[in-house]
Amino acid sequence: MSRLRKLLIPGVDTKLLVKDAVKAMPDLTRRRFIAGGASLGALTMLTGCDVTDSFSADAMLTQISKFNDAVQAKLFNPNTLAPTYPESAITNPFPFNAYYGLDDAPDIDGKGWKLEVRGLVANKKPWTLDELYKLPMEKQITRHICVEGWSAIGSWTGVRLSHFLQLIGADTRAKYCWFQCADMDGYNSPLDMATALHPQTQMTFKFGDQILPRAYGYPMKIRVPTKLGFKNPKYVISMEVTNDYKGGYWEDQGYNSFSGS
Ligand SMILES: Nc1nc2c(c(=O)[nH]1)N[C@H]1C(S)=C(S)[C@@H](COP(=O)(O)O)O[C@H]1N2
Ligand SMILES: [Mo]
Repeated sequence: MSRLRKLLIPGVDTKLLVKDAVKAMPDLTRRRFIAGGASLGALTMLTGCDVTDSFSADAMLTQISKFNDAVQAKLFNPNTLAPTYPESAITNPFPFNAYYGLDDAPDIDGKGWKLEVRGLVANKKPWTLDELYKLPMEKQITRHICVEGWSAIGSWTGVRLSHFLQLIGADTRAKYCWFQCADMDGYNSPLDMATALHPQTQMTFKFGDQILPRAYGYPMKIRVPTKLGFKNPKYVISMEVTNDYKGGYWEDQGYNSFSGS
């Protein structure tokens, strides 16, 4: 963990906080937490507590010490739904985040854009935005949790990824859906198939009922409320169904690929 990340929250040494939390956890939870990457983001996801100062860090530790294994086994179950929230809970303005500033975010022309589909799928036809907009959409208001120690609630509308995988005749016995993005130096991320098929995993086209703005990934992002923020690729240009682990931007820098609930 870099020095910057360690001191991201004033008055809280996040590395020590994660260490203390691990000590307070029951065995099963601890094992799964460590296997999942043991990050502050994962802690936030687990407890629902947002650490902004040393007071909330204490509250988080108190909450963890009250956990029992049964509660945790349920929380870490891949079939569990991420909590949803009312419109009034939406964070406004919702933060922009990437490994660069907003000025350098991809500026994609939706008319020329096509989603490329590759790998273990029956139909590899690329999809235009108009074609994708015709698919059945649903809205979710869920919490996005960044491994760097912040979280925010947003409203995302789009197509279930599981529905799309079915439409293109994807081999869902494959291990991963691997997404590539339009960022200048590349950004990509593998998603395990169980999560790709999760009912809340979405190909997202709208944020707050409006066409997805450039900041949040126009024309399409993958919204995965059961995973940390970096497993939610924006500016997606292609999707590959594959058995090969192809790595990812943050995964290659040491973040755990599972990174989620
Ligand atoms: N293409 C792309 N997707 C990305 C990133 C990125 O740098 N490029 N950053 C990730 C990280 S670390 C976070 S926290 C979220 C931020 O999404 P937001 O800007 O909608 O808040 O996008 C994720 N997806
Ligand atoms: Mo993030």
